[in-house]
This record gives sequence, structure tokens and C-alpha cells, in this order.
Amino acid sequence: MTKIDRRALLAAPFALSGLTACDRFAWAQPKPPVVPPLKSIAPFPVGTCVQSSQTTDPAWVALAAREVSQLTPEWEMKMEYILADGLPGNGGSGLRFDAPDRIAAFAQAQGMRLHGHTLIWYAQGAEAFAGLEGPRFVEAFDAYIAAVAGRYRGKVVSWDVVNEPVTDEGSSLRDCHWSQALGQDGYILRAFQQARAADPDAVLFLNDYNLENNPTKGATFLKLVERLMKAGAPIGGIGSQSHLDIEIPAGQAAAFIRDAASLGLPIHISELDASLRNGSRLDLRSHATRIEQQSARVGELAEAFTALPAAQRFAFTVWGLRDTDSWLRQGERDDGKDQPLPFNAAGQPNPMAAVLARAFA
Ligand code: 9MR
Repeated sequence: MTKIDRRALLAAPFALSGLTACDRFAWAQPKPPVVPPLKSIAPFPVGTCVQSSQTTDPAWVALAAREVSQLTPEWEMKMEYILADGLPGNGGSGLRFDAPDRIAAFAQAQGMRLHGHTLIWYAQGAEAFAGLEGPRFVEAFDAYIAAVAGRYRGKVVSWDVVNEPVTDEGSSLRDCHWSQALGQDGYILRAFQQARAADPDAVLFLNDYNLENNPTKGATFLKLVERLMKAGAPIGGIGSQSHLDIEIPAGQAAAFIRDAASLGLPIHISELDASLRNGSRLDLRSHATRIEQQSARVGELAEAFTALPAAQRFAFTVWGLRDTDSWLRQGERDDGKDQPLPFNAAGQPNPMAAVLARAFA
């Protein structure tokens, strides 16, 4: 039998029943669960990240308006955008605020809270600050924070002041252009002081990833928070990004949330997603098994967060609403199938949305 014959034969029953091959595929998909809007059931703000281009996408806007009450700019409030034309005073022509301003205006128009992300990050700013030394570096560091946190004073409720200070291995802090100029705890402490001076009301967060996935990193991060508190830093909250590895043992995510909560500060689950893939390792798990693992780990995290005292539940943010919005589904990373987020490409609930709704309720 030729290939074409075989395909015709396989399609025949559907042709007879009036179904097309596409219908057959749709048929095989599990029905999306019915899930109430997440923001309507959570007793704390529910957030997502946002790009300014999404604020003019009617499908995204409708989904965000239904589901969330808080926004985090995904990349346009970072140095990569604001300093894209260089650093004024170091060869740059001026700070770029058009896109983050549009996001701030959108949040205000929608009555959503805005969480600033991020002032100081090891991954950005090296080029713009290159060549500055001593007092000139310190002056530019302070001036950047003053300009950005000052501009959004009264518009943001909070800031990720320093992002990702701990190494991937997890037992030490990152060595970067900021630490080289101002010291390892020094740059962090200074960033918090400058952010407080620029915005007296914002809740100021230290934010990092893999805190649940890598307990060594979680512990190093919490020790840093304690040191900052002892040193009098105006740190107001703990941001756990929660890019969850769905294969971590049961109990590990909840244990981190409990340890973090013992410091008494509000907690922000700041960038939740949970990929069904496991990097480059050979992966023999079925799709159903992966969804089960994802549901278990995300459910555990969301339940642990919901169980915190109300004053410690700052917000629960997912790093995108629809799978296709995720950074994990862009460019070379995209396998066309991953479901790391609560909604599918059409904005219908994935199993993750149902898990979150159950935990929040
Ligand atoms: O999702 C973000 C992606 O669109 C940006 O290109 C990238 C660089 O700015 O940052 C991604 O978000 C990261 C976040 O800012 C910090 N934690 C890890 C996130 C995923 O990489």
C-alpha cells in the first residue's frame, strides 16, 4: 500500500462520519477544565508578566482583565530596555521610558497593581557601566536607581531591587560588575538604600530563582536576606521566582516557603512557570505523567503560599498567561508543545489553572 492509500484509509471513518482529520485531533484532546477567574477566588493579588505589545492584543487584554490584578513588566523595565541607548554621562543619549510608561498607564487604566522588575541584575548593565570606576561608578549606580524608581514612585507598589544574587550552584553569591565595584553584600545593600530614598512607599524585594529546586541555593538566599535585615537594609519582601522543576521531591517546595516565611517578611511568588520538559536529558515520561507531576508540584507550592498568614501573602505571579507567551516557548527553546503556564494558546485553562484555583480557594 502506498503512503497516500494508507492515509486515505485512515481518514475514511472520519470522512464517513462527517469529521475531518482536524476534528479527529480536537476530539482526542482532553476538554479544558472549567475554572473560575483566578483573581476572583484568591485572597491575595494574582499577577502575570506583561510586554507592552500585549497591552494592545485584545485576546491577551481580555484574559488578563479576567484573571489577574497585578502586572510585572517582563523585560521593558530592565536596563536592557531603559539603557538601550547607553548610560547618560557614559556615552549614552538618554533613558528610554516609552514602553515601561505604556505598561504603567495600562496597569493604571485597568486598576491593576504594578510590580517593578528589576533595578539591579548581574545579567545586565555591564556594557552601559563599562569604563566607570570609583566614585563615578557609584554616582551612576545611585543616579540610575534614583531615575527609575523615582519615575515610577506612586505607580508601582513594589520593586525587585536586586535580581538573582545567588550563583546557580547555590552556595555563594555571584561575582559581577556590581559586586566588583561595591562589594558582594555591598551592592545589594546600597541598591536597597537608594531604592528606598527614591520611593519611600514601595515594598522592596530581593528576588531569585531555583530556591525551591535547589535547597542549597534557597538556604544561601535566606541567609543573605537575614544579613541584609541585620544590616538595616529596607528589605520588605522575599521574591521566589518559582520556575519550578516538576521532578523535585514532594515537600521540597513547601519546605522552602515555610523557611522563607519564618523570617516574617511578605513573600511574592514572582515568576511561576513549570515546564513539562526536563532539558536535554532522555525523557521517557508520558504526557499524562508530566501533567500529574506538574499538578502535584504547582499545587503544593500554591497551597503552601495560600496557607501563609495574610500579611505575608504579597502576590502570586505567573510568568505569562498563555503557553505561547512563555519565554520557554520562544525561538530555539520552543518544542511547540510545552505547557508551562495556566492557559493554552487559545486562552483556555490548562490543568495548571484548575490546580491553582483549587489551591487558592
Ligand atoms: O521572560 C523574560 C524574557 O522575555 C526576557 O528576554 C529575558 C531577559 O530580559 O528575561 C526573561 O525573564 C526572566 C526574568 O526577568 C528573571 N528571571 C528569569 C526570567 C526568565 O528568563
